Amino acid sequence: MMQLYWAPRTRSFTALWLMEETGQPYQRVLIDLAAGSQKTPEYRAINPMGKVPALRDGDVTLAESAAICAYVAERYPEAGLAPPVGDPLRAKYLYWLFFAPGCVEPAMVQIATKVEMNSGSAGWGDAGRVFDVLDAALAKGPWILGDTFSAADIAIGSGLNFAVRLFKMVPSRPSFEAYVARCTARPSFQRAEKLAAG
Ligand SMILES: N[C@@H](CCC(=O)N[C@@H](CS)C(=O)NCC(=O)O)C(=O)O
Repeated sequence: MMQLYWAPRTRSFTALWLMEETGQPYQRVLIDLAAGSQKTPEYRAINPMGKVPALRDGDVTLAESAAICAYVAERYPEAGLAPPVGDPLRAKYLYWLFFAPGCVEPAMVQIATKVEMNSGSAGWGDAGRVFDVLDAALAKGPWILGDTFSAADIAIGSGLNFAVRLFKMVPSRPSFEAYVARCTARPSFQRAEKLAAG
């Protein structure tokens, strides 16, 4: 059984939602961030960054929410969370899975910190561009790949849920409202939200 190292009210939510979507059993291992459990040598051996979430699957360990999404989607193909290799949808799936940590996350940090960057040098351009691109991609829906729900929705949807619904950091748009509402309506999202509350 996979073990998910997590902490309440953190980015662990993405991995919790993911594991709930698989329908597979998994064990949650609570990392007490306030007590510094993420800084122990034992935990650093699992995630050298000393952050949650992280995952153990037998002898394999990995971290980074989007990497965990990619790994678990491939480990449990029957969950249908990733277009298989050779499927034309896979290109867009990979694009959005990487867009979450590569563009959405830094755009959110930029909004929170108000740090000005040269948009030609910053890999995500600027927050306005990131959210315009997402807006256009989500306008049709229901999911980021169109009709197919995937682990990319878990990565993108977790970010938008945080930025638009929970913390209202990003001005809402009709496409974001509708998309987040579709994400939050999923039973697996609701189970994860209960777990993530601690
Ligand atoms: N890039 C990582 C970020 C993980 C992250 O920053 N986790 C925070 C909680 S939201 C954490 O573990 N902080 C504890 C620390 O840095 O000591 C991911 O997406 O999984």
